[in-house]
Amino acid sequence: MLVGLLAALAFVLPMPVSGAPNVRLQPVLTGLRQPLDLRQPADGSNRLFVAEKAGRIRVAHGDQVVERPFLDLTGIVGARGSEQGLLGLAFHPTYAENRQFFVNYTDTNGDSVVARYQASEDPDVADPGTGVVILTQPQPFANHNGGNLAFGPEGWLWIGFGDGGSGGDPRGNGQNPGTWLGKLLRVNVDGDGQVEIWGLGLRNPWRYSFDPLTGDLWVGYVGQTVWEEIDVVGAVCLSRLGVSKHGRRVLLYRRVQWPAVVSVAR
Ligand SMILES: [Ca+2]
Repeated sequence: MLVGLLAALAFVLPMPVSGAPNVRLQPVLTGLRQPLDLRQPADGSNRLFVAEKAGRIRVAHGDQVVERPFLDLTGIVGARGSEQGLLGLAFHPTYAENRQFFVNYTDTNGDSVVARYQASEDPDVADPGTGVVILTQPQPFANHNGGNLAFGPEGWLWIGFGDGGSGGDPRGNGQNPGTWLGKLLRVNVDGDGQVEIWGLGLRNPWRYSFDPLTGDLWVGYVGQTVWEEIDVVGAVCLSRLGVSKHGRRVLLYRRVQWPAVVSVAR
């Protein structure tokens, strides 16, 4: 029983971080304005794509950023607030064949939009006329918009929304399954397009990604004043919770003190 108790404690307690890492920074890309997201499609081109807050997607070959934006959405993106703008970018897993990519932004009303676009015959230029809105989410406040996008190991697009904003989730959106605010959503963009709530109770899941080797989901979660969180859900846990099935799932998370990494929940 003691062993079990110790194992349980090890599961909950944050692991200590010893010392500051010895790192040296060097510029990789220059000439960017407020870059928020960096992605690379699986098309073998080795190009890097950067989402700029104001609404432009820039493309880089090596360390050279192409002057002409890959896509310019500044006419429909609202980026006045510090947490508003073009917030997320994700390329379809079979981008090499269908040239589809997805963006998550706040519009000029401050509301969230997830849309699909397609690159043109010129691989460095997207076609703005191909835009199709996947979903929209009204935003009651300018902050806590989440905004990240990522394709899960099952090939669905995962969409993160914060609790809507203000402070302390005054409208209780995080725990309300009747709203997409404060949730991790996923949608089969190649299927019926039905949006599924996968995780709830998320204040602002600003960034998350799937480990390409293990499938583990790592969530960078902006806390309220005292705590920041890195939430991890192991691939085995994802499977057990039914990520490959339909229905709502509650995201497991651990509260940790920054900087720290929590144990993988399996
Ligand atoms: Ca908001």
